[in-house]
Amino acid sequence: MSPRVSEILSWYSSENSGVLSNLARLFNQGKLSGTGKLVILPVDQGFEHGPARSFSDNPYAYDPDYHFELAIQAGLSAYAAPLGFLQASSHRFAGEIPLILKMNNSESLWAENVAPISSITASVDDALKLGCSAIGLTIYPGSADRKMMYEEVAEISKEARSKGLAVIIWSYARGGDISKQGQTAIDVVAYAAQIAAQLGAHIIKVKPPTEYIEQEAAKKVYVKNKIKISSLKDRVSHILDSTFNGKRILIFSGGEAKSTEDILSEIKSLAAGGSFGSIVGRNAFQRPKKEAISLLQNIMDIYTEIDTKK
Ligand code: FBP
Repeated sequence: MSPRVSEILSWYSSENSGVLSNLARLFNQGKLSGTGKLVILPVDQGFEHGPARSFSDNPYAYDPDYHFELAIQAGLSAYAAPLGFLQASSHRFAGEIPLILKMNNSESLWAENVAPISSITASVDDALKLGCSAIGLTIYPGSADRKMMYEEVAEISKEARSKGLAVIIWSYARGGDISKQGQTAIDVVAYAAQIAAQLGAHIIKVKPPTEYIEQEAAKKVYVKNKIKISSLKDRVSHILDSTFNGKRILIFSGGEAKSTEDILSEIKSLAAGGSFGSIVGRNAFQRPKKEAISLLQNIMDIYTEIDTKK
């Protein structure tokens, strides 16, 4: 075990050895093995956004095998997907890459004004049967249905941890009074990250935050305490403060497809701010495979080169 991975695991010492082994598995896989950084491929967009929006740019991506191959060939830390994709292909790739079962999902067919909430679409036992290292759950802080979501997550997370699985929370604030711009506001993302940490997530995933501040009450404090938020690097460092002073594994999502230059420049700022890594879906599988592998390798190189903990 590298000293950095041991240090990270020491923050989770109240967990059983199953959870610790599974966190270690994620950190000891692929090109980033031992660095304390993670780059994960998430492919739940077929469920979340629909098949054509997700896969028609690179039709090979309709095939569940494709994503396993992409994640393995690129040397990533893990692959995350809903039950169907994992069930369809996991037996062909057993033991080749840590898996994360995305245990809840929502779709984009609902009206905009309906409170965002995901359905539980699989079980902890499914994750164990598939050989997963972790489960993934999305929460939508700010949604009118947040009470139900937090209670579900608390219950499922308790079961997963008791069975030795790590828990990853995708924390995306939306719904209620949160404006569209506010979904990625620095105060809102920091708050969403803190909620995921308080819910007991081992790994927290949020979107890269902007400089915008959504809540008036928060704005006063950011000004009074001169919290630095003008650069993405500063904002990442502030989100780390919000996830137990950096003692929780915090990673950032890739977002909609963008140019290679834009994504690499964003990753450089995330890495400089101290991010533990990225979870990059559309920017990976919507590109031709060769291009995607090269992009993912470049992303991992950035995380290795710009390591604020070296
Ligand atoms: P991307 O890199 O494609 O953004 O994937 C990250 C992710 O969290 C997916 O797991 C999820 O399907 C998607 O983003 C949700 O995006 P949005 O909330 O914008 O619909």
